[in-house]
Formats: sequence, C-alpha cells, structure tokens
Amino acid sequence: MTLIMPTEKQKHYSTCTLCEAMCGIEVTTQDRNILSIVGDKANPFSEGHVCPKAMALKDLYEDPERIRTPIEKTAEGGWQEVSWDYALDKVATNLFDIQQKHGVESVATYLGNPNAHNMGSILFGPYFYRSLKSHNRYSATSVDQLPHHIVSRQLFGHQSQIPIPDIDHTQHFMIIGGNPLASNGSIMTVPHIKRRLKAIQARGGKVVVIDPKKSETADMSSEHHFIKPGTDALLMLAMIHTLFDKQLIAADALLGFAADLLSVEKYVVDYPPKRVANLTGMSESQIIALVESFCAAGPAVCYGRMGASVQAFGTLTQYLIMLFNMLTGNLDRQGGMMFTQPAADLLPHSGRGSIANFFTRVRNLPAFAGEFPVSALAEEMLTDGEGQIKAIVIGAGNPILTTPNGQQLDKAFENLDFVVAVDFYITETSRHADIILPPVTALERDHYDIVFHNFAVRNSTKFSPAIFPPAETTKTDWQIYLGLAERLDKLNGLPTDKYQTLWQKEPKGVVDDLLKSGRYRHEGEVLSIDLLLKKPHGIDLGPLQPDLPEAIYHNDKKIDLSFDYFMADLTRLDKHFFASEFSISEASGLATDESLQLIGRRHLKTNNSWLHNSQRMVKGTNNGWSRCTAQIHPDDASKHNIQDQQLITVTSRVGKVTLPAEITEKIMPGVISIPHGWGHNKKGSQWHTAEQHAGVSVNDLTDEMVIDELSGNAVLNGVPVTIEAA
Ligand SMILES: Nc1nc2c(c(=O)[nH]1)N[C@H]1C(S)=C(S)[C@@H](COP(=O)(O)OP(=O)(O)OC[C@H]3O[C@@H](n4cnc5c(=O)[nH]c(N)nc54)[C@H](O)[C@@H]3O)O[C@H]1N2
Ligand SMILES: Nc1nc2c(c(=O)[nH]1)N[C@H]1C(S)=C(S)[C@@H](COP(=O)(O)OP(=O)(O)OC[C@H]3O[C@@H](n4cnc5c(=O)[nH]c(N)nc54)[C@H](O)[C@@H]3O)O[C@H]1N2
Ligand code: SF4
Ligand SMILES: [Mo]
Repeated sequence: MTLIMPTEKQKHYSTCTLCEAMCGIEVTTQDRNILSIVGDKANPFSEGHVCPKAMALKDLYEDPERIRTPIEKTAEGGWQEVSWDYALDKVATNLFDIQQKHGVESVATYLGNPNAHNMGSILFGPYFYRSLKSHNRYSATSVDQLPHHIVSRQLFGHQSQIPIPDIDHTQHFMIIGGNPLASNGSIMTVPHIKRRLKAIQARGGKVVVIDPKKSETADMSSEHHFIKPGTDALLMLAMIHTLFDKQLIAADALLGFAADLLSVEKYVVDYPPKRVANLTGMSESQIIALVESFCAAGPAVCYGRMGASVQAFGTLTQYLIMLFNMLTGNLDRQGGMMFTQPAADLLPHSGRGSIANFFTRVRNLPAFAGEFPVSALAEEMLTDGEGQIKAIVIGAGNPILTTPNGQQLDKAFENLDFVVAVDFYITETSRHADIILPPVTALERDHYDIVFHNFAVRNSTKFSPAIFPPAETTKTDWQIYLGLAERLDKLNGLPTDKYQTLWQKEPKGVVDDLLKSGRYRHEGEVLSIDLLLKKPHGIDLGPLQPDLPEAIYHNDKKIDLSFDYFMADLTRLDKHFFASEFSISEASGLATDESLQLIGRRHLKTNNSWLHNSQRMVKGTNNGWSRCTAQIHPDDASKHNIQDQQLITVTSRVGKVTLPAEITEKIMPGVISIPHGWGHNKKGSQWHTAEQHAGVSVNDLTDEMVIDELSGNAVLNGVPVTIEAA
C-alpha cells in the first residue's frame, strides 16, 4: 500500500470573476482542493472586500454536476463522454456541412455574460466567429448595456469608451436604475461600494436614487424617488429643460470639444417638469429640486444603469444622461463622469462599433457592432427561408432563461439541426445541445481583466495566473475556440499558418504586448506579465484623470453630439407618451388600467441564471421558491385580494407564470418586481440543487416584440402584466 501524503497548504492571490467588481481574493489550497477563499487585504484596489459570492467559486470548482469532459447526446437522449479531438472534429465538421448545405448564415452564435470576465474568450473567441463568417451573431449585450455602447460610439467614437462615475471624489451621486448594493456595480467596477457610498455622505455629499423600488441602495441613500418604469427619458428631458430654464448650465469647459452643446435647448423646450409629472410619477417641484441640488453640489455625477437601459427608450435615456452630465460640466471632471486610462488598452485595437450596417432577415432589426438584437433570435430560427438559422453555438450563455419570451426560444431550439454549447453545466439552454464542450472554471485559467479594468473607478492592473496547473484532459475557453477556428479554416481550404503563432502566444501574450506598449511604468519599469507576476496583489495606478480630448476616438478629436440620430427618437417618445390613450396601449402591448408594470431585481447571492446549484447561494430561502417572488405594493395586493406568500398568476402578452406574492411597501404602487435567472424546472437540465429552488423564469413574461427601436435592445422593464390569485 502506498500512502499519498498531502502537500503543504498554499496561498494564492487571485481575482473573483463573478461580477464586475474585480475583488482580489486569497485562495488557500492543498493539492487540487480549495480550502478557503477570503478577501485579499493587500490588494490595493479592493482592500480585502469580497461579497458572499466569492465562496461560490469554490462551490463551482467542486460541484459534482459540473461537466469536466466533452459529452455528446446519444440517440436515446442520454449523454456519453467523448474525447476532445472527437468532439472538436465533429463540431467543426457538422458546422461546415450545415453551412455548405444551407449557406453561411445558417450557423448562429450567442455569447453570454461570463465571456466578458474571460480574457481567453474575448481575445481568441473572435477567431472562431470570424471563421464562421455568419452575420447571425447574438449576445447578452442586447438584453443589457447596448445603449451605453451606442451612445459612446456616437459621442466619443468608440463603443467601449464609456465614462465611469468618479465615485471617490464626487459630492453628489445620482443613480438611475442601478442597485449596486446588490449588483456590486455595473459599468462601474467598484469593490466596497457600500463603504464608498457612505464616504460620499460622510464628506457632506448626497447619494440620490431614482427607482420604482426602494432598493437596498435606496435604503442607504440620502434621497430616494419613485419613478414609473420606463419613463426615465421623460425625467431626463425635464431635468435638462430645468437646467436651461433656471440658468444652471455650466458647460464652458466642454464647449471646446462640443461646440453645439447648448443647442440641446431646442430639443427640450417642450418638456417642462410639469408636463412629465404625471407620466413619471414625480412632481414638478421634486424634479426641479433634484436638478437644483445636483447643480449646487460641486462635482456631481448622474449614472444610469440596467433599469434605465432595458426599457423602451433606454438608448435615448442613456444619451440624455450623458448630455446632463456634460451640460452641468461634469464630464471629464474629477468627481464627475471620467474615462479610465487602462494599463492594457484593447480599445485602439478593437472595432469602434458599426451601427445599423445590416439588418435581420425577418423583422429588419439593425445590427450593432456586428451583432443582432437577441429579441430576434427565435424568429430567425423559426421562419423558413434562405438564411434561416439551422445550428447554433452557445458560448457561456443561458438565453432560454435570460432573453425575452424564453418559452418561444425553448421551442425554437427544438427546430435546430445542430446545437453546441461551450459551458460546464447542462442548463435550460445547453440541454438542447448535441455536444457540450466544457471549459475549466475561473480559478483554473490565467486571468487579466481585459474589460473591467477599463470601467474601474481607479486605474489599476493585475494578472492572476491559474491557481491549478491545467490537467491533460481539460481545456479553457480560448483553446476550445481556437481549436474550432483552426479546424473550420482547414475545412474551408483557408491557410492556417497563423494558428501556430497563436497557440504559442496565448491570450496572456496579447495582454503582455498591450501592457508593454501602454502608458504606465511601475517604479521605472515597463509593465509586463512578468512584472505583474511579481505583484500578485496588483498595482494601483492612481485615481482617474481628465482625458479630453485624448479619450475621443473621432478623427477631429471632437465629441459628436449626433442630434439627428438620437433626437429623432423624440417623435416615437411623443407618440408613445403624449398621443391618445389608444396608441399608448398599442405601443406597449397590453397596458390597461388593470395592468401592472413588471420590473426585475438582483440579489447579492445570485449571478444571472447560474449560481443556483450552490447550496450556499440558495439556502435559507422560503418554501423551495427561493428568492423568486413577485413583489407588489399593499395597495395592489388589496385591490386584487391577494395575501402575502399567496400564489399568484402573472400574465403578459407572451405567457404566464405562477409564484408567491411578496407584499412590500418598498415597491411603487402599480409596479411588480420578479427577479430573472430562475425557472430551473425544465426537463433535461442537470443541476439538482437549483431544481429544488426552481422558481419561475420572468423571461417567460417579457416580450420579444417590444424593443427599444433605436438600438434593438430588449425591454425587460415596464412590461405590462396582469395578476390574479392562482
Ligand atoms: N428579465 C431580465 N432578464 C435579464 C436581466 C434582467 O435584469 N432582467 N439581465 C440581463 C443581463 S444584464 C445579462 S448580462 C443576461 C445574462 O444572460 P446570459 O449570459 O445568457 O446568462 P448567464 O446566466 O450569465 O449564463 C451564463 C452561462 O455561462 C456558463 N459559464 C459560466 N462561466 C463560464 C465560463 O467561464 N466559460 C463558459 N464557456 N461558460 C461559463 C454558466 O454555466 C451559464 O450557463 O441576462 C439578462 N436577462
Ligand atoms: N448579485 C448579483 N450581481 C450582479 C448580477 C447578478 O445577477 N447578481 N448581474 C451582473 C450583471 S450581468 C449586470 S448587467 C449588473 C447590473 O447591475 P445594476 O445595473 O445595478 O442592475 P440591478 O441590480 O438589476 O438594478 C436595476 C435597478 O433598476 C430598477 N429599475 C427597474 N426598472 C426601472 C426603470 O424603468 N427606471 C428606473 N429608474 N429604475 C428601474 C430596479 O428596481 C433595480 O433596482 O449586475 C451584475 N452583478
Ligand atoms: S463583489 Fe463581485 S468580484 Fe467581489 S467577491 Fe462579490 S462577486 Fe466577486
Ligand atoms: Mo449584464
């Protein structure tokens, strides 16, 4: 008998990749086991902060239901393990054959949120999509931040040049449709959000939250104002109107970059606060006071996120928020909205974002940056004809739970000839796959945050090498994508010489090049992966700095306010809000006096659809329903004769779901809130803990036919629904 002695415990310094906050973590391991994960106190950026989700990294790593080897569906519908070579060959050959038979457009891709946290997918995934040559590309962007990209593309010339709230220096932080206390911040990489918000208040500043729900963030804010879902564009128009009306414009410093800034006035004259008061649910005096206190604060920032983006006028709203910051002199000002100066800057090397240069086949929806709105995905699968989607590759996404009208999409998947999932779970979506290609989890791969360093509230840099050396039998996302790309190019008779270089370079080689050609030195040394390996806690590169005009990607180094593009949407807005009652209900589906407006919410222990197989993340929740409840106001409950915890049926144009009511004063009357990412009760998915806390999918209610027409972004907030006792 041989005794295998455990090796010494080891401490590793790494990064949590679950949300955008980039917290530094200290991971204690022994052999290939994780003993603990705690905050890395020596990390200069996150200073020891972690949230309860950090431990989910251990749960994911250990989860016996996580797939570790490629699997193929058998004729009987079961799964069998196959080798990587077999799986990659078969995927490439089938995709090639389908494209030969039905044309290049017949193969679609959908990329989910975790790709943004994965430098391998970001840097090497594109080789695969390009080798497919299909325009049928979709991602979670169009159920999320698409408006931000379009605004930045037009104004600053690059889709990813998005300014960030300078939270550590602001005196007034206005949050419209964000709940960073639950989400830990979005398009604002900010560990320790609570401490930072408290610091604003401690230095005499204010945190102001505008939200149809008195959220966790609203609970600790200086002021919270209810707003009716989907009316933020009206509020912003009235706020800008007030700036002109009360002569509060302070834009001198920006006129050199945007000479026509003051012409905004002519677009807002028709929207005095009085006119939007009823529609927004905010009084005239409330709106005027909001603006006056913002302008009196010194450095101030107005920040709009998810809640403000995934609504019928989300793009217009984000545009108006940017104009508001500019007109009050808060763009590129310390304590306002500022551009980060990342150490590894991908922007100069990546697409600036093409707008509406091609359109979907069925509904003629515009592409942005080479991607179609995901609201069009199901119809492109279901509608016969040339260009119909016959196969799809899903990379790190679960669109059946996360995109509008999930049930229709679920059915549409059954129509397909071939489905591939790059995922390590058998989810509601990947259960449709013919082959699943499972990458390793985050702690088993090298990590440099190539996206979120660009959205961080301080400039910083950190490289985290894989904690566990790769096993012979595992692959990371980039190895999967590169393997597929090389095979497809070979099948298409294209040269494949470049791949040899790429296999050797690896994504970290690309980051190394970016660091070396970047703007920073550390103690006189050029930044590089080698240098960062010696600094496992990361390096702080200081607070955000004014960066105009350098931050602008337009050739003339001027901000292009693109009035014609954005303000044209005011016609649709007027029709939607100010035309007769008839056209209001027509525009929003099924709105009647009886209907409630559906919105979403996040909880600290969720991550979209995929952390519910961790017992730690779902425990302590009610009656097997988990946290998936329908929050309604007591007035609406009594109107419909509904008791707390009673099961209710919620119905929209596209579907109905039944779940417990949670009666709370924290929600605005007339509004109902249901979180997304639940509904783990579909036959064939394999996460048994999640199944015990199944909940329902709110996206069985959201409507793929109602979109923000300017961007094609989904409308997940302000969906008209009716309720009744079940
Ligand atoms: N109603 C409503 N719907 C929403 C939202 C809302 O607020 N309300 N929010 C929207 C938003 S903001 C987003 S971003 C989307 C998210 O939507 P999606 O990206 O479609 O869904 P996720 O739940 O993030 O699914 C991620 C999948 O990737 C897998 N995965 C995790 N890590 C990795 C990895 O490293 N590699 C690979 N290959 N796979 C991995 C997981 O197992 C999981 O199956 O949901 C959107 N849907
Ligand atoms: N714990 C946890 N953290 C996460 C995620 C997660 O699933 N769980 N997901 C991550 C992802 S992918 C993203 S994109 C970010 C999103 O992060 P955030 O942008 O902070 O999004 P939410 O937490 O959903 O907060 C949105 C807020 O908007 C409000 N709202 C809804 N409709 C409207 C409206 O019409 N107008 C206004 N003004 N407000 C409205 C909601 O009530 C809610 O409080 O979070 C990330 N972090
Ligand atoms: S806040 Fe985000 S990055 Fe930090 S530990 Fe929690 S999930 Fe991870
Ligand atoms: Mo997101």
